[in-house]
Amino acid sequence: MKNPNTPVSILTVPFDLGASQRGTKLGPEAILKAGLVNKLHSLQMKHTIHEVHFPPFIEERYSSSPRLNYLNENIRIHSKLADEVYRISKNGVFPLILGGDHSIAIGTISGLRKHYQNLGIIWMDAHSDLNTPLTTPSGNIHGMSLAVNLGMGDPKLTSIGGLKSTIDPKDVVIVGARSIDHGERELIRREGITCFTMHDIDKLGMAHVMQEAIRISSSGTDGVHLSFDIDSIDPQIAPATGTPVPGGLSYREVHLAMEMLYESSILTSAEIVENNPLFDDHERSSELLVGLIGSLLGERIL
Ligand code: EXY
Ligand code: MN
Ligand code: MN
Ligand code: MN
Repeated sequence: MKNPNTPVSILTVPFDLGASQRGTKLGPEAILKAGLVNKLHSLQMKHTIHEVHFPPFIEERYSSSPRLNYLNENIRIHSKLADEVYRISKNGVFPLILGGDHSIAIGTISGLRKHYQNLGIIWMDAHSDLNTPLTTPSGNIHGMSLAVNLGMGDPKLTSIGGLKSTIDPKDVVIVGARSIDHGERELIRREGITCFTMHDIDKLGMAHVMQEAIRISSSGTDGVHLSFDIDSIDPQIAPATGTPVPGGLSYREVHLAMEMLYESSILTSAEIVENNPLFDDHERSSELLVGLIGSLLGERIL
């Protein structure tokens, strides 16, 4: 964050209808239970916690389509989240959003786009989430959320927040990818998105990759958002994910990324998504996430 005295507003978003696995709606509560509030106290950070509420969904009336699962439910959640994120950013407070599945990035980033003219994005994920209704293998909206934020996909999703401006693909950096679908690969090349795969991280080292991610996302932008998917981490140390892909970030690589983001002072918002306690090993993953949030907000070894 730009100023370490900035207050933090934690928004919990218990929503899991962007994915096929249920359970990420329990994610925010698990992170709070694993000690997030104590962590913020130990860092002496002013903070508030607020749940984004929605009228309960009636299961028999779920909107279904083979290409856009639960489209109407997604629209309702993301529209409400966009309003809340916009309000927080406008007030000079740092929004920290706890998901929920990765579809919620549609709401978060739509809200941020109302406040920032040119937003940069660091997208840490095993996947690139760049499918559209034409390329999706699953119909799951969490696999489309970055594409929606680039203005590609169903107009009912790309118009959330009511803005015409989209994110410039040149200001987006993906870090940690190792599962990219055919259509996503074409989109990355066509749009010139920077994507540091695990292969790049192995070759170049995490410090170099994060230096580049920080430079690219912050050049010519007036805000930078971190969208952090737990599945960027190796599933052996963070098992709480419904979409595990082997060969992910190590404990130190992911902490280093958070520490470098803090030192860079570029971040203006962050979200932590896809934590699914139904797949956790006791509270191991949630505890790791609390530690990572600590590093992101300024906790130091020495
Ligand atoms: N690419 C696959 C799909 O679109 O269905 C898998 C997407 C998983 C999305 C995860 C959360 O990052
Ligand atoms: Mn994701
Ligand atoms: Mn993912
Ligand atoms: Mn730029």
